[in-house]
Amino acid sequence: MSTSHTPLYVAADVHGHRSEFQEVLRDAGLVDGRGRWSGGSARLWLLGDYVDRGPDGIGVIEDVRRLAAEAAVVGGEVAALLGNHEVQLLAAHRFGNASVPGWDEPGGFRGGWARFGGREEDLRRLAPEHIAWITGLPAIALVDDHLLVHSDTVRYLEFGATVADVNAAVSATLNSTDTDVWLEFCERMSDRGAFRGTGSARADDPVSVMLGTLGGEVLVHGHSTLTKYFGVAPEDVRDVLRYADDRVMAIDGGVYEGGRILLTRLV
Ligand SMILES: [Mn+2]
Repeated sequence: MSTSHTPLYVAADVHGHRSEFQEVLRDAGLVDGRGRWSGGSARLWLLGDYVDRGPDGIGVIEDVRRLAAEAAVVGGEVAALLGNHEVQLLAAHRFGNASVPGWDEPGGFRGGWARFGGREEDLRRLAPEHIAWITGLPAIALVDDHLLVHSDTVRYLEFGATVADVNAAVSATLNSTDTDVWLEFCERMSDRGAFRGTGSARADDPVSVMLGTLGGEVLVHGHSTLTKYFGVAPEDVRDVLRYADDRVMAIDGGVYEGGRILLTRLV
């Protein structure tokens, strides 16, 4: 077990809620009153889904990129994982309304993206620099014995059996022009619920398989909101949910469902 001594924070699923994002960062002292990084050497990992469902997804991406640059100057770190909504936005951009063989979705990838909360304003403002940033994001990370992922799925393992292999395969997939590949990519990245109903560790339970294969003591995910998928009333969303015998943490507080962004210190 290697553990760094600098604080490690996580948050997930900002979904275009730029002002709420700034507010939680300010409350934690990670940004100042002007929204500039003030977290010193602290580390902040964001678990994907910056865009869609909220008013300013591109603004959130721009904030994350700026904060990463500001943090790096003072020895801190702001890092970001890829979420399924970034994949869906890129698919909408790349393939537009063309019909997708094998997918009965009116309007193809763009239609599907809109149906899942895509905002025209994000697509209109999506520039090459944003596309380059998204295509460079890792899908998973192992940080201080925490396995950080976007979705509560075991389907990351279909990409590879190490963190590096999964991220390399995801990166290659992001550069594919094959709609079959993208369709399966979207399905894998959007899968959910794999760890619910899992109790204490057994060799073959899905949590043990993920941690045993990719590493880490605790798996941390966003994607499945506490509000809709874990039955927490929006007004009761105050803290992340630990489950599966404390081996999994669900941190998506469902800001777009009346909940909140749960910025959480892990270390
Ligand atoms: Mn998601």
